[in-house]
Amino acid sequence: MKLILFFLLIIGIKVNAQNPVFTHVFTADPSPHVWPDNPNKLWVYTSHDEPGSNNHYGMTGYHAFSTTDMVNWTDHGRILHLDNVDWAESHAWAMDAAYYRGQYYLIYCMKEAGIGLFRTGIARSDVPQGPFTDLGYVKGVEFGQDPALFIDDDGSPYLFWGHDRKCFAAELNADLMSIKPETYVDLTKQLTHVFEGPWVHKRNNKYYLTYPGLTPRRWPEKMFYAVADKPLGPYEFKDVFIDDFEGQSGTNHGGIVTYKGKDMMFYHSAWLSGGLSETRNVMADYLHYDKNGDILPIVPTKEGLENAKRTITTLHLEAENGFAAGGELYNVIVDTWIKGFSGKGYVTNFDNPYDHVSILAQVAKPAKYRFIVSYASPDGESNHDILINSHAYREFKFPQSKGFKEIDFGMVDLKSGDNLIRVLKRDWKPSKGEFAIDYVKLVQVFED
Ligand code: FUB
Repeated sequence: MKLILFFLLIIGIKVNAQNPVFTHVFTADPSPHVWPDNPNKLWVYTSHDEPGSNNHYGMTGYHAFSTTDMVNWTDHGRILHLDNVDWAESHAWAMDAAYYRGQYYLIYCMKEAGIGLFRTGIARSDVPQGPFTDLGYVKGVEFGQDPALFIDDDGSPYLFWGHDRKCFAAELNADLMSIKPETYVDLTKQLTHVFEGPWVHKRNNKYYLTYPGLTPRRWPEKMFYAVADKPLGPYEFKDVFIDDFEGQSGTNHGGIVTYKGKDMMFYHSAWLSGGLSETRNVMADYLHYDKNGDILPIVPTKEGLENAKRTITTLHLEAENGFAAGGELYNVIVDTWIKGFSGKGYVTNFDNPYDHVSILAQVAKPAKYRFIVSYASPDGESNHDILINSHAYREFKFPQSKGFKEIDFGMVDLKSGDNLIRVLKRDWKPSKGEFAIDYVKLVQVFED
C-alpha cells in the first residue's frame, strides 16, 4: 500500500506538493538557518548532486536558497566549488553554515589533494547568499567529513564531524581555523547507531545532536538524536525520529530550524529522481516535541511545510560573481557607479568584440524557464547576443534605461546539468556609452 501511494505521489495526483522542496536541481545534506539580520528569511545551504550520477563521488559544489514564505524560493546558484579550493581534489560532501562575528561561514568537507582524505574547510562571505571564499582547512581535525558548526548563545564556536560510524566534537579557536585540542571529545559511544552527519541545535537550554545512523549492517540510513546539557556532552541517546520511508535514498542527512515560530526538519530523499537512485533532493516537514522535549517521529509528507500547490523556485544569479559562482568575466569589469544594483555590483565595459560575462545555471532536468535580465543602458539602446550553451543563440535589444530594470525575454530551454548563459557584446563597432548587467533570473514554469 505504501508503495502504491508513493508512486501515485510521484506521478502527480492532485495533492498539494511542497516536497521535494526544490524540484529544479538535485540537492542534498540541507543545512537550514535563520540569520539574526532578518528573522523573516529562511536560508537553506545544500550540497549538489550531478544529474544521473547515482553516487556521491562526483560532487563538486554547494548552493544557497532563501525564502520568506516557504512557497517562493530563490536559488542563489553555486556558492563554492572545488575549483575555488586549492587544497582539495574531490568529494564536496556535506556542509553547514554559520553567522559568526558579523560574517557568514560555510563549513564543508572535501578530500585533500594528493592525500585523498577528508578535511574540514572554512569559507567566508560578507553576505548570506555567498559566494564564499575559502580560508583553508581546520587544523586538528582528522578525517573531517560532514562538519557542523554550532555557535552557542555566548558566541563560542563548536565543531562536530564524523563518518564511518564515528563522531567527534571540539571547541574551535576564535578564528575558526583550529580546534582547542584540550576540548576534543569522541562522541561515538554516546550516539547509538551513528554513521555520519552530526548536526546540533539548542532548545530550552538542551543541546540536540541529530545524526544519520545505521542499525547493524542495514542501509538505508535513519535519523536519530541524542540530548545533552552542554554542547560537548555527555549526550544521552534518545531514539530514531525519521525511520525508513518510500523513495528515500541510501543516505539521509539534515538539520532543524525554528522559523516564524515553527520547528522544521530539513532532510533529503530520492523522490525527484523517481525513488530509485542516489541522486537526491531536499525535503522539509514540521517537527514537534512532546512535553518532555523529546522529538516526535516524522513521517515524510508530500505536503511539506505550506498549504500550497507547489514550491516555485527562481534562480537569481548575480553577474558580478564570475568565477566564484562558476561563471566568467571576459574583458569586462565589476563596477558600482550606477545606483540601484543588487548584490555587490554589476558587470560593465563591454567595449570590444567577444567581451562577455557568463553565468552558471545548474538544473536537474531539461525544462523551460522564463528568462529575465536586470540591466542598465543609460546612453541608448544596446544590442547584445545571449548564448545559452552553444545552441540557443539570440540577439537581444536592451532599450535605453538610466537605472537598472528587468527585461523579460520569455521562455528559454535549459538542459540537465550545467548551463552557461553568456551575454556578449554584439558588433565590432566600439561601444558608445555604458551597458551594465546586474543579474539574470530564471523562473520555473509549470504547465498546469
Ligand atoms: O552527500 C554526500 C554524503 O552523503 C554526505 O556527506 C553524507 O552525510 C551523506 O549524506
